[in-house]
Amino acid sequence: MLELYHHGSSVCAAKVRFAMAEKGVVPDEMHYIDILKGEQFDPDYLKINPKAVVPALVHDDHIINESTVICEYVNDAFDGPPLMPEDPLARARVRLREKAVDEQLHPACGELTFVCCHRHILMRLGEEKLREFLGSTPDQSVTTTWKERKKELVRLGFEAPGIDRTFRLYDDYLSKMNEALERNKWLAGADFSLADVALTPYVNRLDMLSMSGMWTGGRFPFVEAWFGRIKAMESFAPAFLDWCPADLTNDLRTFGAQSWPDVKQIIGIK
Ligand SMILES: N[C@@H](CCC(=O)N[C@@H](CS)C(=O)NCC(=O)O)C(=O)O
Repeated sequence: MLELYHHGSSVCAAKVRFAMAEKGVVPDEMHYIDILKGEQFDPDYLKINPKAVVPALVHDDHIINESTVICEYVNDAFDGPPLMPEDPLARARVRLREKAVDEQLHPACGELTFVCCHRHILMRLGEEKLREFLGSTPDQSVTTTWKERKKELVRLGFEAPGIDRTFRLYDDYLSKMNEALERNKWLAGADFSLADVALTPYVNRLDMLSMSGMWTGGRFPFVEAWFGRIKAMESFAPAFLDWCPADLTNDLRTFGAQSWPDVKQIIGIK
């Protein structure tokens, strides 16, 4: 029995759906946890993932958390096309990408998403429910400072301290990806791998926020070509688009477009 707990706009959950789809693994059950309505704080879900985050995989009563670990587990535990290269150096390159995502790009993506879009969605809860929502995050969550940081991001938006560094870090990652993709077709070498799986949700997040100007217009042409190849894959829409409800897709597009002038200014895009 294979069960995936996930959410439509979660980058980490999309990463796991992408790995599963490329591997040809179909969960027996998908459980939708609406992290914008606070369903991640449900005591039953906290027993599965005490950090109150998605995704979580349950395989024959074994709980596996952490999206990078889940992707590697899926690759190791099931038949299907290998998503890890054979060559030890290429494997090291995959793991360096995964580590960078987990340690830096993912926390930056959370900040970017809340400032540009999710804060506006959460405001709809009204002050009382919003306060309850913001108080429910455990001390150990997306990061050890996420509980307090999320409050700042929701309350202050682009005025949150240090937010400009977050956008520049994101931009710097696109630049690093561009350098790697100038040398190789895929991020860890000649073959598609978990490195590409790990980074795709973070480029797709910008795309869904109407912020493809971060790599188009000649800024990062190798990223543009790589993302074009990924979007043409059969697994792309089921993994990245189809689980995101239409109203959330629309909010990401609309609030993202409204935020784009501020983002452009921070990064210095003309
Ligand atoms: N390190 C975790 C991070 C998971 C994570 O940050 N999940 C986000 C969605 S992408 C979440 O559930 N956030 C809930 C919240 O902010 O309350 C992983 O890779 O699985």
